[in-house]
This record gives sequence, C-alpha cells and structure tokens, in this order.
Amino acid sequence: MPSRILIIGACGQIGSELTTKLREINGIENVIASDINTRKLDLVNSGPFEIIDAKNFNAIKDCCKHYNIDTIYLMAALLSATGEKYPMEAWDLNMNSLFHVLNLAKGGTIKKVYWPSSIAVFGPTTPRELTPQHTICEPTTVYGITKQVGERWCEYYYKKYGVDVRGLRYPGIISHKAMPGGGTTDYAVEIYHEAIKTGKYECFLSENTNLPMMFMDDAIKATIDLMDAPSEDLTIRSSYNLAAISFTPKQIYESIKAHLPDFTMTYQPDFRQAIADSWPSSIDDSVARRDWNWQHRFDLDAMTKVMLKALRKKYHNLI
Ligand code: AKB
Repeated sequence: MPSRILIIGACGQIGSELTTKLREINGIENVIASDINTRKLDLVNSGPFEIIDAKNFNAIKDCCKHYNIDTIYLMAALLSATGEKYPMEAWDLNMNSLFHVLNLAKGGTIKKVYWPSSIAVFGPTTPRELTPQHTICEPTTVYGITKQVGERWCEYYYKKYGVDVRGLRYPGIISHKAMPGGGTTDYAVEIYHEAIKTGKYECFLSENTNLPMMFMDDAIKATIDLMDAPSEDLTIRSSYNLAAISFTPKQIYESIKAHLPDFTMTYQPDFRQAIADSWPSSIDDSVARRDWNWQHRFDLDAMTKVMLKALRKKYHNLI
C-alpha cells in the first residue's frame, strides 16, 4: 500500500514543489495538499486539496481521518523576517502546528512526520564556519527560537512516545516556481527575477554576507531521501544539518552577470542584515552524509543556468 500523505502549508515555496514531487512518486490521489487558502490554483486543481489552518487541531485530525493519512509533512511556518514583525503570530503558528501534528502522531495512526528546521537555530555565539551538527544554539530571532524549541520537542516525542519524526535544518532555498515569503535569504531568489525582468536589483543584504544556500531540486531530494531512509539508520531526531553551497550577494551577482553582462546591483541593507549576520556562513553536514548518504548536485553556476533559463521562459516566453 502506498503512503497516504498530508502536506500542511502546501502552497508555500517548498510545499508546492514537494507536493508535485510526492504526487509523481506516490500517485496524485495519495497526496493531499492543504493550506490556509487557495492561493496556488494549479496545485488546488491538480489533485486532492483541503483548506486547513495549521493552528486548528481538529481540522488536521478530521482530514487525517477522512483520507486515512499515515504521513504528514508540516511545511507551514512564519519565516525569519516576518517573524520579527509579528513575534507572537510566529510563535503561535510555528509551535502550535508542530504540537498538533506530534500529538496526532503520538496517537499511533500517523506513522511518520516531517518537520523542517532551519539554519536559524544558530546564533551569533555559534561557530560561523562549517557549523557542526552539535554546537551552541542561541538564536536571536523569534523564528530561530521556534525552530530550536521545535527541534527539542521532536526529539522528545521520538524518545518518549516513539513518534517517527524527521527534520532538516534548511539553508536558504532558491527556486523559480513559487516565491519565498518573509525570509532573510529571499534576496537570492528575488535577484534572479529582477535580473530577468528589469536588469537591476537592490539587495537588502551587504555584498559580502556569506550564507548557506541550496537549489530547490536538492532540497526536495534531501527531504525525500531523509523520509525514505530506514529508521534505524537515523541518529538525529531533532533535525539534521544540511548543506550544499555558500555564497555572498556579490558572488551570485557575478554568476548572473556572466550570462547578463548589463545586469547591475546596488546594496541597501535593512533589518535583515542583522539576522543574516547572526547565522553561519557554512554548515558541516557530514552526519547527514554518513547516516542517509546525502549528496547535493547543484553548485552556484549550475543553479544560475537553470534559474535564468526558467525565468526567461516565464517572463519573456524565451526558450
Ligand atoms: C529564512 O530566511 O528565514 C529562511 C530560512 C533560512 O529558514 N529561508
């Protein structure tokens, strides 16, 4: 029997591509997409879809019962920049949605849970270069606090109740299908869109801010590889460090400029600079590579080629 999967927050940047991939693998009818609204109509119309507020326990529970769900991917969250504007909302959504899913899974019918963490669990006291799996985590953003606390609860539910919960500390994710919303790493997506649309971009981070990043295809592959890994191989139940590439705004600008020589970039750092400065510049993900054979495929230039090609088609209908 294939898994019956519920994706909560399926219309977001990662949720929407994860839904498409999981439907390819498991069959459309076995992957139920849900979100608080129907903002991505292609997704709503391409398979089973339910409107679910991730803060509503009964809505999640009823949906799981109705569709015989055995696996949940909880992708709904307020990210770092939005979280600083709405701290209590970020705490409410990020924590309560996790409790709802963990408590449902504790009941026994949900066999596996995926919950994304982030490099935001780290803070200014964390070693910045090749940040290890086990290290100081003193986040200074509300988002980072919710992810750090969430990691502790995931491990607690695994140890205390045997909930098979798995997670990844995502770096900034770059993609061309759905826009990210409210993150500090969003500049690395916006820059490609603006390069194609207007030929110029004003960056909200300074030119030498080095952050861990990853192309969406690698992030989806990591998520699915982790969920497919045999339970007994996993040594981390809080969340695995995950890495692919690190680059600065200047380096991504140069990678784009190699294809678009007239592209220009200016810098106007805002409140997100302080968030970026509190995060690592590179991540040691050797535990993920050892436990479930994680390997990334895309470097900066390979990603730039795919991004520019896809966005040329999207905005100018050019192949
Ligand atoms: C953000 O910038 O808030 C997110 C993240 C790194 O988790 N993209």
